[in-house]
Amino acid sequence: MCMSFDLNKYFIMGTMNCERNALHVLEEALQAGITMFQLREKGVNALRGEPYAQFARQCQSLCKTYNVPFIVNDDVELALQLNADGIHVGQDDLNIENFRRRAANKIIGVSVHTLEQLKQAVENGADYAGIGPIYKTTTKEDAKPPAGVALLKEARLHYPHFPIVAIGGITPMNSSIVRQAGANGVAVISAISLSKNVTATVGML
Ligand code: 3NM
Repeated sequence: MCMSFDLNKYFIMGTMNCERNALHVLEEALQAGITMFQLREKGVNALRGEPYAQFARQCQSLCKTYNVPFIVNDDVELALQLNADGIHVGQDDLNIENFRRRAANKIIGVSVHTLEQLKQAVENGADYAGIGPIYKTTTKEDAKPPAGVALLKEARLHYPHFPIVAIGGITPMNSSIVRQAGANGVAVISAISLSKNVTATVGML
């Protein structure tokens, strides 16, 4: 069993997603009430090596202060090394059972883009699924075409109790629509990382 978690307002971020100090952005978001945080340090401008590990530790320490789960994207070794609260993996990454053996009590999230992939994630023992992209996103370069809320509704119909978080192009303008469609919460990058007023944005999500 993993620790309890709340997908309601799930902020995902790496330094390349921010136009100002990423730790300041994270702290404002934590103060404003995000319920989960995922470090996703990816792409050509991503930190690597010790600067990456140091940034990860700083994010983790802030999350601890606010009692918010700290999740690491893809990097199992770092997640285990830091004793992060969980890991989030994509379809291409290592299988879930393998993770579970190494991280029995950690939160394991999986990105899914179809109902079939959701079925697989549930059967493999994921703790939650990120379903997306719901709307068009410019943040993830290789994002699939938008699935719309229809996929969320279908997911909820087939899995009435499984924790799902909607991702991709979510903003304060459409967050209530995805919740109504059945998502337990919203996962966002740019809506918060590029916000001119993080406190207000998190409040409205
Ligand atoms: N995963 P924004 S969409 C990281 O569909 C990620 O699995 C997606 O960024 C998926 O909130 C996405 O700025 C990008 O649209 C989300």
